[in-house]
This record gives sequence, structure tokens and C-alpha cells, in this order.
Amino acid sequence: MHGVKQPRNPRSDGPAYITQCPIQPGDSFNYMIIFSMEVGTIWCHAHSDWSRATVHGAIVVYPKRGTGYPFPTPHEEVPIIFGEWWKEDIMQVLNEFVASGGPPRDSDAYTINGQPGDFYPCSSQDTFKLNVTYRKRYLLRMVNAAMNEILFFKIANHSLTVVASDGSYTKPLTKDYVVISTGQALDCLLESNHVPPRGRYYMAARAYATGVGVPFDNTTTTGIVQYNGDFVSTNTTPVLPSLPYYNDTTAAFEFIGSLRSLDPILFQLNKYDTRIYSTVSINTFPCQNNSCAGPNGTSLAAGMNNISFESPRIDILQAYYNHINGVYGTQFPTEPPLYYNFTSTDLPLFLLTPKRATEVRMLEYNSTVEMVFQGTELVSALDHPMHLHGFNFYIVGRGFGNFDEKKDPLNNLVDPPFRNTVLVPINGWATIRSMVYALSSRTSTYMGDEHGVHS
Ligand SMILES: [Cu+2]
Repeated sequence: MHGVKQPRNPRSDGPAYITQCPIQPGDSFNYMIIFSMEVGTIWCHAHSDWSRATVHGAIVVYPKRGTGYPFPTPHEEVPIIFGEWWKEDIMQVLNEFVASGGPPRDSDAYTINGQPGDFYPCSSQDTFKLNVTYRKRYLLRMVNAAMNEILFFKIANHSLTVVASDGSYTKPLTKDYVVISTGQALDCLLESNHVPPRGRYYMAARAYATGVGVPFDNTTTTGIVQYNGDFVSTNTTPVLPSLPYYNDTTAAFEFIGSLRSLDPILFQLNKYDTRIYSTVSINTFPCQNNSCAGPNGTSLAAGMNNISFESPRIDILQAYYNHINGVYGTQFPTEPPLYYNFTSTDLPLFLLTPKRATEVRMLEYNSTVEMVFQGTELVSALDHPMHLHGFNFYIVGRGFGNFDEKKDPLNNLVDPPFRNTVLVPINGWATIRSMVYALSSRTSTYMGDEHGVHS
């Protein structure tokens, strides 16, 4: 489950080797999903290897019976699922990626509702089309189910009003483009109020990618918004929106930083019981004869506080309940093992190699936790989407450079967005606060980077 709190129901959360062992081929597992406070769009996906690439779907949670939306009722609701598509079998792509030690092969296309769009001859007939009636309101329920890339999305000549993110209402935010990282969901209103010529308009998405020298799929996926009635011939070429440039960090964070929570804050945000300060980096492992495809023949890895997660032999939840020793450690460091200039481009090589471990940090039920994620320049600086399983968190701070407790004020303790995936800016940091009743007191939550690099 992606973004479902699942109170006292951690067995049905899903992450492989955290709350359950992977479901074996031919086997089955019934998930019982308990919804409690989610509202709007969230989603679910397969969680082992790269099965998420093709096994995913939106979950729509409607307002409680007798209550309505905190925004004008839409005329129609439309799922917009972004995906990433490779010509080869996805397992082959993954196996090659893991075997090489280098970055994964770039995808061949992004998709909107399963279709790359009519820039691709193979998809031109089946391009996703949204037929709209003049002067109506459409609720677009967007999910970014791509494997690796954060996306900019825009509809030509129309603006979008965000009303919810990651299953929680937001104050209405009207923009002519949105940013959606892997793992995130956005509910957006689209008003079909374009004055004549009403015509046909592309909706388009392409990557927001900032890593210097890091390859990425730079293609554009499209769908079409077309007005019903006499206004237009279906032969007219739709108007194309101009998306922010691939590495436009200003545009990305202007959008992300403008989101505000609509509902009252759920717990006191001005204090916390535990702080976990963690670096988030790309690392490398040495490779025999320097024969891997990562930098200088190494093999790529990912690390938090210099620990690269190692999958245990059985799931952590089972080991916890059954008191099985030797499956995980309880010493996930609450701060980086070494303080260096995290965002300097000139870092000593010894920092590159992380430890391999399965480390957990135990937290008290009903306590509050602050996590500061610090991006680093190791191998390559990137924007990292960080996802918390089981519960949303408030994004209370974000900035560029090295986090400095004294200098960096928290941006928002009043109405910060309540999300399950935070985008840690390139060469920057992000601070979240959450309360530990995520999956009941007796379980593990799992913080992971939605980028595919560590898979
Ligand atoms: Cu997920």
C-alpha cells in the first residue's frame, strides 16, 4: 500500500523483507486494507524488484458519507497515471542493471494511462484522450508510478488547481504546471473554460532531472484534452504546452513549496521527541578488477548515514514478533557518522563506500519524530524522493546547501503539507515531522528512496 496508514494492520502494508517476505511465483497473499484518515488519491503497487513498473493502480478514497468535498464538486473524475516504459521485459532491464553495477538503462517512454502518446506512431491511435464539455469541472487524480523520474506536467492553455496531495486535502493552489515525484499523488481540478477556439490541447509530462552527467529519459509523453461539440475537428493538431526545462529546480520547488495543508494539524508541531538526521546519497562499492559499469569500474549503491540497506533473509516484522536474533540491528544512527561538507563537489573518495547493514531505529508509540534528510554530492547530487511507509508526515522545512540547525529556520509549522513522499532538493535538505502511530506500536516503518538506484 502506498500512503495507507493501516492502523494495527502492518502485515498488509507490503514492503518486501520489511513487513512480509515476497509473495513467491504462483503463490497468493490476501491484503486486508484498513482505511482510516486517508482521503483523495493514494495508490498501491507491487513491491519486490521492479514489479512496481507494471503492477500499480490508484486508490480513490471518497469523503465520508454525508460529507462532501471541501471544493466545488467536479463534473467528472479522471485518473491520470504516469508510468515509465521499456521496450524489453522489465526483469531483463533490472537484471542487466544489477549485473552491470552501472545506472539502469533509460526508459524508452513515459506513459499517461498506459500510453506514451501520439509522438509515438505505436501509440497515436490509442493516445489517452479526455473529452471535456465547455464550462465543466474535472478532478484529475494523478499518480506518478514511474520507476525513476520526477515529472513536470502541464496542460496547454489551462491551469490546474491542486486540492489534495498524497491522500490529504490541501489549500487550493492554482498553477499552470505541477511537479509530481515518483511515489506522489496529486488531486487537481481542471476547468474546461477555455474561450474560443476551444479546440484540442495536449497534456504533457517530462522529466525533472538534475543530476550532472546522470543519464535520464528525456522524452515527452502526451495525452489530449478535447472539447465536445462543434468547436473542433479531431484532425486539428493540439496545442502543445511549454514545460519547465528538465533541470529547472526553481520551477520545481516553487510549486512544491507552495503546497499547504487544509485540515487542522494532527499533533503539536513545535516539538519532537526524537531527531534522526540522515544523509541520503549515491555510493559505490568496489568491484573485482574494477569491472563494473559504475564510476571508475565500481558498482553503484545508495546509502543513508553511510549504510546501504541489505535485505534480511526473513522480514523484519516477523523477526521482531518472534524474537529472532540476527535479522536486523537496532542501531540505525541518528546522525551521520562523519560530518563533512555534504554538498561540496570535491569530496574524499573514502566516503564513497558505505557499510552494508540492516539497521532499524526503534521509536516509542505515540512519540513524535523529526527526520532531517541531507542530500550529498557523493557520486552525483540528485533530488531524492523519500517515502515513509504507513503514515504521512508534515514537511516543515526545506533548503539548499548543508542543513544548519542554528541558521535554518523551519519554513512552516502552521499549515505544512501532509505527505508520504518528500522531495529532498538537489544539494539540499528537507525536514519532516511525524507521529509514531503509523503501523501500531509494534512494527517497523520503512523509509526508502523511491529512486530505483538501490533496488
Ligand atoms: Cu510505494
